[in-house]
Amino acid sequence: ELRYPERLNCAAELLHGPPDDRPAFLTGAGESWTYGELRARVDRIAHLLTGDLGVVPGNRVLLRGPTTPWLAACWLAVLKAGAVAVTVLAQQRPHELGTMCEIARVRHALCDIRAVDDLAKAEIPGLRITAYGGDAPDDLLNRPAPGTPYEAVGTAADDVALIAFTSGTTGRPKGCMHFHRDVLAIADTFSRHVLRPRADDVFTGSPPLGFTFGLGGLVVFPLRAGASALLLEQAGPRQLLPAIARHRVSVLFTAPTAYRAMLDELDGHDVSSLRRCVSAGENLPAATWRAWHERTGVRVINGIGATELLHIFISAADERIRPGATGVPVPGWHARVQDADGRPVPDGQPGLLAVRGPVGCRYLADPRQREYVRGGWNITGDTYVREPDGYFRYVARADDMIISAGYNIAGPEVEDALLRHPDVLEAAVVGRPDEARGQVVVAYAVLKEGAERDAGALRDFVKSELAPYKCPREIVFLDALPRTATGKLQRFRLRGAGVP
Ligand code: 3SK
Repeated sequence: ELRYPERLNCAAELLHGPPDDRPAFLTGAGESWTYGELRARVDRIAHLLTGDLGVVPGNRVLLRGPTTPWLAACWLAVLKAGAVAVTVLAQQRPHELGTMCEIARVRHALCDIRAVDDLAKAEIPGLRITAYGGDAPDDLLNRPAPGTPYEAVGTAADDVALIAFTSGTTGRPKGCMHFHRDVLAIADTFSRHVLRPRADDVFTGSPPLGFTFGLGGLVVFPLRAGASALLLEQAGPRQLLPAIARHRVSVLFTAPTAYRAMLDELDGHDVSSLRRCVSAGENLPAATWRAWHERTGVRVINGIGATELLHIFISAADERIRPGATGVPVPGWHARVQDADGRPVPDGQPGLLAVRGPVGCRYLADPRQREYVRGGWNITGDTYVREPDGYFRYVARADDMIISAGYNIAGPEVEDALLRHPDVLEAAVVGRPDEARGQVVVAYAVLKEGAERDAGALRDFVKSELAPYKCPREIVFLDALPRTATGKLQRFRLRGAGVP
């Protein structure tokens, strides 16, 4: 069991320890911040927040910008000053920003100068925006350091440290509140027991800091280990591969889509420095796992996490990794599979995934809390099977099950079969309403460059891999699949539609 002191400021904990001259953050442009520089800049921002800007403990401060050391430093400063960081994505538009600021009652924003326009357009009542970055007109964050250390506010371990928004796939965004102890708990469970980082590790990855997958993987875990992180403003597969080689990256956080895209571009890139690769955000098909292992020798750590629970709660390390399965509950976490009434279902049968552990879901003023937390368990909305030996295997999002002529078909199982075909880059499978069968299976596929759009051949291939009733009735070819800003597939946009 994790035990933290009653008074705990997680930012102070994350910053304390490593020697001043050790690198903390690196950038694609060749900048490097040592731990000493990071500490000094965080203190300078905290002084500014609580001085000129008048922020007091408990105030919510919006943070918006591309993934840079300044954004990470602002996040740490807000927490060190006892305020609450409201992390959003650079892609979110004025209307979405307005809704989130209203829900979280945000009055202050620290925003990269390049992302200020959309925030200003949102015309959020009473919001004071402070811009940072190279050309900001009054770049307060870059003023010379006063050199006075900032004493961290003595927050309680269960004071709120951050609010992270999740849109799910539809609907009004939900703000998830997380405590100071939660931030350390994700490092002291998943990172400590599964990832097992070292101080000489160099982390990088694609998820933005406004997505808790990125916040954990690129800020919290490296700092907790006294390691360094390469923060890339552009972190698509094409940027990741050369960056891994140039900076000798050893720990990579990204999503299955990026692993597949990198496999296609791997030739000529040196990725021999990688020792840990983490995949989350959506399920990692066994075919992708095997292909990455074959080409790089690295066994990808698959995981399932949630913004509601801050980070990954089911995963596996090293020899315990089983391709195609998510893994076992991370030490400190408990998981089971249950029916809609909360009764456990037998091993081997699909049901709703329920988890509990050191971090829980706390929506900010949202009645959907009652649906997510039932009987002390967090119901993630995923359908899973628990194997008799305790491994958890992903089946589908609960609303991605297709029922066709009485058969239950998991869309992701058909997607995995399509992905085993050498021409298929991406696939999404949904149920389309059908009078005779209730639903029929429809697949949307993105092919690799130069491949021929032959729906008949793909259907034959699926039939050779799966029971015929799972074979898509129709295959629609697309140039790209619809995804959320965090990269999650938006199957709802494909359901019932023709071409989105
Ligand atoms: O979506 C996920 O799987 C995830 C993973 C880690 C942290 C946060 C999230 C939402």
